[in-house]
Amino acid sequence: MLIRPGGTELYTDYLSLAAQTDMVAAVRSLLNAAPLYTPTMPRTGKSMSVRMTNFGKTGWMSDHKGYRYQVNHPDTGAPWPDIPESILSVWRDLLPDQPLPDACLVNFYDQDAKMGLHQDRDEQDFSVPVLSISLGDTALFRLGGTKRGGKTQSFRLSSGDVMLLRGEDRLAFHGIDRIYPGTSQLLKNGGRINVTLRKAL
Ligand SMILES: O=C(O)CCC(=O)C(=O)O
Ligand SMILES: [Mn+2]
Repeated sequence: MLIRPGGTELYTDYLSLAAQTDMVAAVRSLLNAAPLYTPTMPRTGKSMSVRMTNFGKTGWMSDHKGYRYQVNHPDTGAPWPDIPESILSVWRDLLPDQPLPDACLVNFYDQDAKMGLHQDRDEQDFSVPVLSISLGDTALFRLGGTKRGGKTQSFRLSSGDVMLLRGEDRLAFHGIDRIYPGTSQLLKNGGRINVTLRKAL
C-alpha cells in the first residue's frame, strides 16, 4: 500500500509467522560467520545503540573513518555470507523489475536501542528502492522529507511488515525513535531485527 505520494509503500503483515520464524533462523545461522558488531559514529566516535551485521557482496558500516560499504567484515576480515534465499525472495516478489540487491544490512535493536534520523545515501544508484523488513518487537518509525529539519510523520512497524522507500522517498530522512518491548514473541530474548535490502554497487 502506498502510504505517501512520495513513494513509501508499507505492506503490513506481509510475512506469515512461519516465514518470520524461518527468516530469524536464517539470520541467526549466519551470525557465527558474520558476528554482530557495534558501529561507531564518524565524528564523535560514540557507539550506536544498534548492533549490525551484513550479508551479500558488500556491507554497510560506520566507524571513525565514516559511513561506507565494504566487502569484508570489520572484525573478522571475512567476506560477508550470501544473502539467504528467504530474504531475497521478498525482493523478487515486491520488486520483480529491479536489479537484485547486493547488500543486506541486519540491525539488532534491544529494547533501548534507537536510530537517529538519516538518509540512506551511500549507494551508487538512488533509483533502486530500499526494502526493509521488521521482525520482533514493534518499532516507532519516523519518516521525514528529503531535507533535514522538515516535517516528519510517525508510524509503527510490526513483525512481518515490509516497507519500501522508493521514488522521491528513496532519499527521505528516517529513523527509529523507540522499540515497544514485549509486543512480539518472535525473538526469544525480545527486541527487534530489521533486515534492509539495497543495491549498493
Ligand atoms: O530499523 C529500521 O527499520 C530502519 C533501519 C535503517 O534505516 C537503516 O539501517 O538504514
Ligand atoms: Mn536507513
